[in-house]
Amino acid sequence: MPNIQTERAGRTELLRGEMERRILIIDGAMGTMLQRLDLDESSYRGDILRDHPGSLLGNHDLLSLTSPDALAGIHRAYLEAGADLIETNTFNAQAVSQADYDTVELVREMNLAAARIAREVADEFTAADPDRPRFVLGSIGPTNRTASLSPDVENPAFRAITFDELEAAYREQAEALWDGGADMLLVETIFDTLNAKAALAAILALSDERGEEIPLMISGTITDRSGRTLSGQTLEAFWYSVRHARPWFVGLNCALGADDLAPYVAELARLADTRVSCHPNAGLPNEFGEYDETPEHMAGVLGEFVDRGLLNAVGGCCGTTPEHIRAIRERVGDAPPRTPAEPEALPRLAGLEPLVIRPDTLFVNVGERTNVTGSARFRALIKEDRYEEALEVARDQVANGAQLIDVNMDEGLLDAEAAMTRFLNLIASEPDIARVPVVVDSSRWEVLEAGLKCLQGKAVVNSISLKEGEEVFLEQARTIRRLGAGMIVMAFDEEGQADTVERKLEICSRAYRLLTDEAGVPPEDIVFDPNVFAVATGIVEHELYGVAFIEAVREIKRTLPGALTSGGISNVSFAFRGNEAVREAMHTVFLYHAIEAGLDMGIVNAGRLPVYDDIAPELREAAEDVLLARRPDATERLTELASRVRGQGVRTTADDGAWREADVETRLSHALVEGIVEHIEADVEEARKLYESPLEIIEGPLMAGMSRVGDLFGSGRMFLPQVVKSARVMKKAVAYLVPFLEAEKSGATDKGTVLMATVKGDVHDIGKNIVGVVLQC
Ligand code: THG
Repeated sequence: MPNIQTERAGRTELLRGEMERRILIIDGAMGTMLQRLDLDESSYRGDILRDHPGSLLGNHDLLSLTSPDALAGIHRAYLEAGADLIETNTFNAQAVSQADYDTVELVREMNLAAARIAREVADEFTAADPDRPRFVLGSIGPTNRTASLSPDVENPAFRAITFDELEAAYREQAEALWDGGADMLLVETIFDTLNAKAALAAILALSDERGEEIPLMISGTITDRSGRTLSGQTLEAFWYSVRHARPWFVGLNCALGADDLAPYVAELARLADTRVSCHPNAGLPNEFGEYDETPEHMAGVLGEFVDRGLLNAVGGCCGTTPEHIRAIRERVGDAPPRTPAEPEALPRLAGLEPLVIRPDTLFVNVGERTNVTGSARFRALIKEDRYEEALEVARDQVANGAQLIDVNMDEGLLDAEAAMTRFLNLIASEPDIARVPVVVDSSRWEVLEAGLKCLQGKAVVNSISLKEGEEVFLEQARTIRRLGAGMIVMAFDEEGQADTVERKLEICSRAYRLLTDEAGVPPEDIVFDPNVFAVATGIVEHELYGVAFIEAVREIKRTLPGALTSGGISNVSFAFRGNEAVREAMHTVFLYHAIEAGLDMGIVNAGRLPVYDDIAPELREAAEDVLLARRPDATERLTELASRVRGQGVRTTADDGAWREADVETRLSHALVEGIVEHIEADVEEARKLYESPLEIIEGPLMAGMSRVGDLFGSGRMFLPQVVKSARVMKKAVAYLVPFLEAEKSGATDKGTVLMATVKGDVHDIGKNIVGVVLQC
């Protein structure tokens, strides 16, 4: 059937034209409509699953196979109400969710059937009114598991699902939706960007293999007043983390309802250099699980978004009906679609929060200490399996001003892949660390790839190079792009590491051409590292290493537009190991000149860089002579000076321990709100001396602290991962008190039982697990 491809290409072009011409109306909820039909177990089973063990009631995605007419009826009702884009009945139709029902082997069939049913009805309406073509959106939900949060209260590094498992499940679903005739794939209700990135990786791979552009709509969800995703990202960070997939639309759906989305839709409209969509719930469900927002109200609020020029597509999610869609359609009328923003091509990275490197950004600090070869302390902690303490190394770097952190686990006796995964998973539960983007540092490709698969933000790979030739280089670059990261490229090729300006430039220019022309990497995702080597080693050939780096930076910035530069600054002073005063002075002086030449970022010991003007003039001049190779006896002079200034390290930051001075109630509250576990047992012990019984401590200061956490969360000043951290501190405090409680009360007490339930196979399972973790704490 040679026409399938051309027919498909034609529909893709048609969609492209329509989205430029008008605001497209998305349909409303499928679930709400199915509930109206009041289907029974036999409708879900049909003939094919008559003998399936276990109940299938509520597995809506099966209905595409077992009750197709019911679905066609719902699609028709939405199209009649004025929808332009109808969603396939496939929100949970992937192997991860379907495992709950033992229907994994039907996944492909479900998606194929769902897409075909929607296709047929959409085509019917297009044929009747060719001036308003209708399209099929292949719905891809978030699954019932989360890749960024631990459901295990004892182990924050645990994950119930891996990136690879998610990617495989999404791949099967996306492929079947596309084969069944969907016009655009919709990755929706994203509460954890890492899940979404697995879906995007699957879709990008499919698109590459098929040689077809697969139109994409990406829709996130903001579930609480902090304005963040459930996994803790701000909206801006979320957008930078999925932007690599070049979606036709990015938007928001589900969640709080239209009213509360206003500021976020406006923010997305300001940021997004693509079209913006919005399909909210009909408000939050009431205590009976029903949605109260009327069609008129919703249409009014969404209509205002349209009047403000914020939207290109609009519709409904949970609780919306054809009446809602009809009201929205009428309110939107012929209003013009929004023109996408045209932001500058700047490097945009993200942890939980965004990091944009602007032309006026002087310099970006990358913390170097979370490196098993770069810090004896970090190495010892990792080797002794003291990961919780190793987190403090990362926390210190961020507290001392690191804007990214470089993580390296390359050590002979370590399983680097496992150590990288575990450490990055732990970081994900530490919002004050996970705030910043991660630089995944390894000389092994497997470790780099494993690291990227743990990070929901937009990270940086450190590093790739041409040392194994162009083919490997390009393949790695394509994979990094597919996984949504930037990349550090070392000046290293088949001949070895570049040590002269000419060689550095030759390699970086060649890499730039390959990446931008052949791998589709935007220049702002490329960071060149022209090799910082140690100077003052006593070997004459090394004398020009400082100058060569600085001059290479200058030339890269001049000739390779848009690309960034970086370097491992502390390498330069290896000859003075153990002499911190001299090393720190050298780093500052070296950076001063490299930044002046255009250096954008550097891997440094954050917080240990003295101010250029604060360095004693004699030391500064001696360091400068060495780094800029200004005189033949420079090394000799600096070495001589070094023996005199040994031990005068320049401390720049101190641990802010002021809160430790407060009274014990204040300390307990502070520890709970800030999620600091370090002193909690000592403080609880101190409280025990002041209070009559352990129960009073729990019901008094500890509950007071948690209640403050509750208030902060309720008012949007804390977000979920922070609350989970606070809950863990509470757990530790209570665990300490339990033996005293038990000693006081003879005999067992009835703790009571909490019963929690959600729909099988559905996204709400995740919320249930999080509530479970908090309650257990
Ligand atoms: N380019 C890129 N990545 C890199 C480097 C680079 N990653 C690793 C390294 N080089 C940058 N990181 C460090 C980290 C620590 C030190 C140097 C570079 C260092 N550490 C002390 C030492 O070895 O003397 C450790 C002292 C201690 O144990 O506390 O100097 O060039 N892309």
